[in-house]
Amino acid sequence: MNTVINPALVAEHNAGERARLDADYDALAGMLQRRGVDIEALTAQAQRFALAIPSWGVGTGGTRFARFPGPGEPRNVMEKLEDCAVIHQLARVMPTVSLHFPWDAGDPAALRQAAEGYGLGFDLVNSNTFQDQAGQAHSYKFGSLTSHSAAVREQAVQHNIDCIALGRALGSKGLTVWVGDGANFPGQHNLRGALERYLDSARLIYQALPDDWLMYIEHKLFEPAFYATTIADWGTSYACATALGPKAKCLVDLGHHAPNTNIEMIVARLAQFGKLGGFHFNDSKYGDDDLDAGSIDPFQLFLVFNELADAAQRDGAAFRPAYMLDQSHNVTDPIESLMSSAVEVQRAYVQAALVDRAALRHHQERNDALQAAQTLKHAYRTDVGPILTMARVRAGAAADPVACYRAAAYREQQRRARPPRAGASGSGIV
Ligand SMILES: [Mn+2]
Repeated sequence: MNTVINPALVAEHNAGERARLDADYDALAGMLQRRGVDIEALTAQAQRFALAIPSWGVGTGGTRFARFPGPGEPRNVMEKLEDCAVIHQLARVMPTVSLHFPWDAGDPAALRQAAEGYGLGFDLVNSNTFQDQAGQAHSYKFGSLTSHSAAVREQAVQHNIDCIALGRALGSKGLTVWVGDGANFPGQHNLRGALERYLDSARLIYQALPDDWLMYIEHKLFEPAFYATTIADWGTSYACATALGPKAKCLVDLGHHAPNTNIEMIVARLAQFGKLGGFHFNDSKYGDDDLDAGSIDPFQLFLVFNELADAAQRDGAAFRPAYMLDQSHNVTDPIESLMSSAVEVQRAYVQAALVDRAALRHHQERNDALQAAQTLKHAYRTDVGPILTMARVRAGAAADPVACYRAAAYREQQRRARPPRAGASGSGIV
């Protein structure tokens, strides 16, 4: 496997952390043993957990006001894969990359070869009908899949079908569709008519799906449409996924809800009815902020994983949602943010695995609200850090991914190797 960071440097870093890690891990093992929990089972579970890297996340995202690029940013999809390889090597929790077309267009055979060289695979592919591309025949200014113009709808449908073909060549198994379609004024759209056109278009995409593929419908409350977004909420997403058929599922982006929405309940509902397709993890304070996962409300992230653990227990191996990050890094090094965010998601997963489900059920059945809540808090308050670190070290990754990454001076090397190109613009945010 091609390693971007010198493995000797990682080994040296880990050797320096070893004594502290062993002491912390043994102390946690003893504490968990007194609770009847086998730390080794949890560590093995942590090692199996995986989520996908969004290709657009390795560059500085920017806001709708400005983008302040960082040094050494990847300038093409091959350089993005190189950054993803660093993330995979040091954190070992993101073994796949989710590409976005046409941003990441390239020769599929070459992309596959580069990714395999790094030990990376390809996750879901994403279509883009929320902005116009150079040379495009028709504009998406007034919508794509919902456009009043048959030619525009046809172009948007064909783009999604092209994404499926590219994804097949890459070994992907699913297409995520998010459209910015909607209205800025009351009366601008016939609300029902827009959704009817969306479904007519989406059916054509659905029909092009290979048998072993899924189509993931991502909803978003508002922006870029500020009055009425066509696929605004999980109810609309669920209705569309149901209308389309069993290969269509709902994708939950944590930032795409109204403030204070009970997202874990949405997760429970979608799981109950077999329509929970996957996640875009991030965090937010006000809207679709695309902040780092777990940076604002780590308890909410834990509660989402608590529902996922419940669903996994009920539904077994059939329950396999797709996990990926979807963040916009504006003030941090994107590689550092992606690694630490992935670890935060993995942390929530392990904390949720620690919940004593028998005790929780017992308290629920006796209407003991206080003890039920305490049962969740008990798991949430447990510092599972040593488990995550041990999982990384055993997989050959870095005990402290950010510290090791900084010691490797990768960004400084790339600052010299990748001078910015005049007029180059970064990928957007979805
Ligand atoms: Mn998203």
